Amino acid sequence: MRTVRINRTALTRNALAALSGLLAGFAALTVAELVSAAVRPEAGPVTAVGGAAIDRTPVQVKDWAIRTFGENDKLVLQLGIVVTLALFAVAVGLLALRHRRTGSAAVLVFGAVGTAAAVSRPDSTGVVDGLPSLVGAVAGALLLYVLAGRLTATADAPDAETGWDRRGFLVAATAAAAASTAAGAVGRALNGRSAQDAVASRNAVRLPAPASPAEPIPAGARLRVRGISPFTTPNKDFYRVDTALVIPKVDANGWRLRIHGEGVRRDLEFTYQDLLDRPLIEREITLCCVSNEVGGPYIGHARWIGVRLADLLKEAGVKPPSRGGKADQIIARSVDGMTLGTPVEDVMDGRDAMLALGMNGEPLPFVHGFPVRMLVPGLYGYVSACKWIEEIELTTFDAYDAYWVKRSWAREAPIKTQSRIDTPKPFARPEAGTVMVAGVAWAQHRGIEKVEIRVDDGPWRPAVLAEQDTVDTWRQWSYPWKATPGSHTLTVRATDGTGETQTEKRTKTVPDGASGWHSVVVTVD
Ligand SMILES: Nc1nc2c(c(=O)[nH]1)N[C@H]1C(S)=C(S)[C@@H](COP(=O)(O)O)O[C@H]1N2
Ligand SMILES: [Mo]
Repeated sequence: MRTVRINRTALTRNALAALSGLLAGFAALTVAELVSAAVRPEAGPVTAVGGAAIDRTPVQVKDWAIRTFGENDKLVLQLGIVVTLALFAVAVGLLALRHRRTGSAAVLVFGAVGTAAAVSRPDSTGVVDGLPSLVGAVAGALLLYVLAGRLTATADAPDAETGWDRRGFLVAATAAAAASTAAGAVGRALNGRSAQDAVASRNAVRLPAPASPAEPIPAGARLRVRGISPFTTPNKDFYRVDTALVIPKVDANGWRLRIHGEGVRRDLEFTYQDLLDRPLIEREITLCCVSNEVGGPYIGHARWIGVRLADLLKEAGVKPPSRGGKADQIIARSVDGMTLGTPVEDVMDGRDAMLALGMNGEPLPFVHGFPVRMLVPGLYGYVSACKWIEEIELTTFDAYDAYWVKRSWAREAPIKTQSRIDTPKPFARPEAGTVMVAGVAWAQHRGIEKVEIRVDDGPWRPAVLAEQDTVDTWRQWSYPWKATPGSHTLTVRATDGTGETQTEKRTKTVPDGASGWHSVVVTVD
């Protein structure tokens, strides 16, 4: 009877110790959230540690995460961080029951990790970025010390039977939970407020009519086939690839773009209004990601409005290397510290490289880079399409490697010719008879000249091509297939505007984009 009783007390104390750890962790995070509202929302520990984790993830793991979780990869990461923290908190709570000081010290050690991560983020504004983690950890450590104290047996404990202060614990724990919840709520609200200015600045934007409008998309560029990707991707469906755990919310009113560096005769600075006031170009451009697998979803098409980038560079006195310019690389930097490297030659060779302000008739959505992003037709996004851009530095490929290049991606990455079967879907069961096979093909800045379809091991047959809009856009195609019962493999390949046919050779996405033919297996009933 007596042993059972002791064990039950011990069990309760351990459970309450674990709870103390969780409460201390919760307090640390919510206090950090509150402090981050005074510093910078992005300086919070979860965002900072998550960002640091993303930057240190090996490409193979990153590739796997994108393949497995798709655009939910960041959610999975955040969940992982929270679960890890919770496990750590429980362990620390149990530790504090045995060694009060060591338990509290462990919380501080964890806080130090958050502090280090926050201070060393590329977009860090300095040591103040460490404050949220630091203050949060101190709050958590103190709380754990107090709670563990209530659980520690003492001779003069109010609860004579157990030897520890059960009532005191409950009071302290409840008060701590309430205070943490309040701190978290206030922090959240304040952090939300700073985003409101950005939202208001975006709502206030009226995009002027472009001085150089896009040619209307020919009616024949859009095929009427069920299941084909629409020619223009609606903004809400446009793929998203970036490293931002929290989407930067930039207030256009405070935004500045700086152009400087090697071979720049005049440093330039522009406000958002400066750019809006310039003659704008409007262009149809298809954007895609180097991480797109054969047949993958990371491609989209939009009509963009912006400023011709070559004009700005010329104003700054920049010459392309082919005309004696010193700099061969543009480093674009974003407000979240991302760097992308683009060949100066490509930007100044006459193509419609731009700083985009508008996407499909509206100011850039926040996820796609509001207020301004870069776009260079023909290059994968990671070497051209800097979102939330705030700085353009002219340099050389010898002198500087951008973010992805440091992570084993290629320095230069023109888009490879690719084609995708949108319909029928893999493992579809169409009925025998005429089945419309259709999809898209792309080779930005070279254009698509031909698309061919192969059924099983049969001969290649030309697909019907939709009209080409421009060489910078993808092209729809369709093929009326006389489907016979049984299992069949459909394969597509495209030929670009230079006459070169898409290679069959399968490569991985790393280092410069996947190649190979897209196939779909269907069973005809
Ligand atoms: N600031 C910033 N810009 C960025 C990135 C990023 O991670 N951060 N990712 C690039 C990559 S890899 C691609 S493919 C495109 C994707 O643009 P989207 O999300 O608007 O489709 O943005 C590019 N610009
Ligand atoms: Mo990308």
